[in-house]
Amino acid sequence: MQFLLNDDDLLLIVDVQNDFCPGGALAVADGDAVVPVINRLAERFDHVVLTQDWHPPGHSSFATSHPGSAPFETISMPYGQQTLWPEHCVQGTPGAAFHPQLATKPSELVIRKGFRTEIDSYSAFYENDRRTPTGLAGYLRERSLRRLFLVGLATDFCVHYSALDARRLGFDTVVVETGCRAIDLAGSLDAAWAAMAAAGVQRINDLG
Ligand code: VGL
Ligand code: ZN
Repeated sequence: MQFLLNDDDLLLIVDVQNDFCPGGALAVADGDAVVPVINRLAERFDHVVLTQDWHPPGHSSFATSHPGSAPFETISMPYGQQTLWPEHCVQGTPGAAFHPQLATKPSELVIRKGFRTEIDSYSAFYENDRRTPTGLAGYLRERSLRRLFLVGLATDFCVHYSALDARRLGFDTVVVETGCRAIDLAGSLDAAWAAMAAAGVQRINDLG
């Protein structure tokens, strides 16, 4: 299928940061392979927005903040279940920087998320309580941007939650699979695709 892009379409590039790429603290297998794909896609959009996972030291999503816990375990937080992660994307560190080959200059906005110690934020729209907004929805509405194409890391966490929230907010939502890579914890990738399909997220390989 060939997509005709309009000037109210937006490419949302999720968390293409060093810590999610090979050699990083929370490396996604083959994570850096999305970079040339995304750079090529970005040239076709009038609007590009980046997200950046941006945690303070000692963030509550880090296993090291919960003595006796290990990375990839799940714990209960006041806002629900939370997977614990290795320390990653700490504000101002090289791991939190965008991949050096990612073409960031065309982006009109960088949404940082996960910067509050007590709550994690996977989605570009809401923190993990699913209620505290990042401001992205207001930005898109005020700019009359209606259809979102999502790419980035990781498919089953931040891309997945962003896509579900985008649908919940009424945006047409497309995930471009070749521009994504997954963590895949205990079936999380299959579950993510099923949830996205049920929410009306369109899944495509490429723009054609
Ligand atoms: C992410 C786990 C923790 C992501 C961020 O970008 O998918 N995953 N923080
Ligand atoms: Zn994170």
